[in-house]
Amino acid sequence: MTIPIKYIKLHKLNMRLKEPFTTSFGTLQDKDFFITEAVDDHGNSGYGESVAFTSPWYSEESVKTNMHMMEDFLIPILKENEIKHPDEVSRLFSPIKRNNMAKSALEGAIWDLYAKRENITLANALGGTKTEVDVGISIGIQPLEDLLKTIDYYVQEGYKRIKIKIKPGFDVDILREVRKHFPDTPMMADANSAYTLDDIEHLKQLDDMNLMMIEQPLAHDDIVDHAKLQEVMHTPICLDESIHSLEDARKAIELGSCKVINIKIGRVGGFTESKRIHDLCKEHGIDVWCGGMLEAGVGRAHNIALTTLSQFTMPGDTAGSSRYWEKDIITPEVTVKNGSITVPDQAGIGYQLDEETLAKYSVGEKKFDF
Ligand code: OSB
Ligand code: MG
Repeated sequence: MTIPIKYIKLHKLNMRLKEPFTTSFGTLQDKDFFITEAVDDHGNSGYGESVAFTSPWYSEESVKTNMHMMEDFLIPILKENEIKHPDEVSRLFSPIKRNNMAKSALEGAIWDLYAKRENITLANALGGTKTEVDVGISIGIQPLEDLLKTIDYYVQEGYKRIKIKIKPGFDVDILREVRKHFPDTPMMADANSAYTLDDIEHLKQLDDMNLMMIEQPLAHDDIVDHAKLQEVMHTPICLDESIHSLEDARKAIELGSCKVINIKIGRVGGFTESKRIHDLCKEHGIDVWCGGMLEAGVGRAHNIALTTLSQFTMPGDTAGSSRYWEKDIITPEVTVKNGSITVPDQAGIGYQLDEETLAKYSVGEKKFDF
C-alpha cells in the first residue's frame, strides 16, 4: 500500500539554547529550524526536523537553503511520486545533489508517518532492537575553570563519555589538565576540522591522553590527509563532516582514514543512508555512534531510534532535553538516567509533540497540499 500523504506542513521555529555552544568554527545559541509534518488521510502525523544552522559553518547548508530545497525541489518530488516504503525516498531525491539536511528533514517525517501507520516504533521500523541507548555529552569551548566544572557536573549525572571541543590554542594543554582531574573518565576530542597536516607533531601529543578517539581533526572535505594522520597516530580517528554518503564511508574505510564513524542522520541525507553506512561499518568492524546537531525533541527522538541499531557500539551525543532547552517541544522530554535513554515503546518517534510549546516557538508555517 502506498503512504497516502495529504499534506506536508513546515513549522518554522526559533529556539534559544540555555547556554551558547562554542566549537572551533564559531558560537551557536539561537536555533532556527523546521519541524516537518507529513499528514495522511487518517490524521496520522509523521515528524521530522531540519538540522542545518543559520550560517553554513558546519556544512554548506543553511536554514534558508533547507527551505529553498524543500519548497522548490523536494516536496514537488514527493507530490509527483507514490511511496510504498520510506526506503524509496532517498532514491527519489537522488537527482537533487547533496542538500542532505533538507532531504533528511522530509524523509524523517515520512519514516515516522510510516511507523505510525504500521503501529510500530520508529526504532523497529529501522530494524533496531535495543531498548536502551547509551549516551555521552559534547561540551563546548569555554574557559578551563568552567570546563572542569561542567565536566564534573555531567560525569556526576552519569553520562557515559565526555566529548571536549578543541581548536588550535585550546587543545593539548587543556586536555592534559582535564585528564589530571578526570583520570579514568572515557573522553574524546572534536576539532571540527580545525587542523591541517602541518599540525601532525602537535596532534601526536594527543596520543598520550588515553582518548577514545579524535573527531574530524582535518578539513571538512578530506579523507586523504586523515589517512596519513591515522597512520602515525594511535588514537582512533572518527570522521564526522567528511562523511556524507555510503560512498564516502566506503572510500574512507578503504583508505584507512578513520576507525570510527559518527553518523548524523541529517548530514548523510536520512535514515536509509544512515542504515546503509551502519551496515557497511558493521561488515568492516568500524565502530559507529550517533552524532548530534543541538536538536530539539523530534531530532533527538530520531537519533534515539537510529541508535537502537546494533553497530552503534559507542555512546552518542544525544543528551537529555534539559541540557539544551528550557522547555523542549515533545512530551515527555528526553531524559537520561545513568547515561542511558530508555527507548520509547509507542508507535513512531514515541513522543508527542507539545502543541503549546510548539506554538510558543513558532515563527511561521507553510502548508503544501498533495
Ligand atoms: O561536530 O558534532 C559536532 C554541535 C554543532 C555542530 C557540530 C557538532 C556539534 C556537537 C554537539 O558536537 C552535538 C549535540 O550535543 O547535539
Ligand atoms: Mg563533530
